[in-house]
Amino acid sequence: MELVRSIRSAERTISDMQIKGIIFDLDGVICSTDEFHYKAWKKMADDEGIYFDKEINERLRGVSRAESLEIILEKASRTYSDEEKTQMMEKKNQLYRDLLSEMSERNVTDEVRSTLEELRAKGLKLAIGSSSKNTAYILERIGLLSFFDDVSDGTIISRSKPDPEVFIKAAGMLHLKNDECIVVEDAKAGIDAAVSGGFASAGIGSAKDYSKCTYHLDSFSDVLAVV
Ligand code: B16
Ligand code: MG
Repeated sequence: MELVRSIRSAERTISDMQIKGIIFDLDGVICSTDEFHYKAWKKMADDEGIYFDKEINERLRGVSRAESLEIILEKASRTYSDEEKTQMMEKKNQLYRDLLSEMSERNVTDEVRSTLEELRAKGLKLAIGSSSKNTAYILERIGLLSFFDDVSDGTIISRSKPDPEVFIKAAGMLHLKNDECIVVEDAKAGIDAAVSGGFASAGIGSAKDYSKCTYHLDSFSDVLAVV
């Protein structure tokens, strides 16, 4: 009997686990701030005469500001000092925050809002797991600062995605085990982080067709079908 039970347990796949919580990435999942990241980096790169396009931008999804700059600088024709890099990051962040300041509740689609409400009504715990240090400001702008049970973000982590730290901290805040949570992500780096942390994952947008996702979402409301 014990043997049968342990074999059955070993046969369980991650998608069979009982899901009690959902950890949402922010930029590119809850709202389209990924577009603002692109615009701000593009302006910074153009002003410096550094080639930057949407394909390179894909590699910035989910990774920290400092790591994003290093990726952009791969195309630079000279090296930059640490002080110059700090100034470039500050310039990009100011451009980015100027765009964020124009945001309001209108920047969350009805689909996202109603799906979040339905998930809450189902009794699921909901958290944010974002690499961004601007997370609280964005949530405030879009009127969701007090909606989520917990927020794990770039201000409390030392390693950004694809390291699973931000999601492990989110699960801990929700008092759930990693395999009781699904991570919803638009970044391959975020899906890699979910996989290495032992989370189920749902890819959307740029990560939708990524082979490592547990689930592939065409649309945000599809998350209702996997919990
Ligand atoms: P910040 P997410 C990430 O947010 C973005 O995808 C990534 O492009 C950005 O570099 C990172 O946040 C840091 O953002 O400069 O605002 O601290 O997708 O994990 O919600
Ligand atoms: Mg994202």
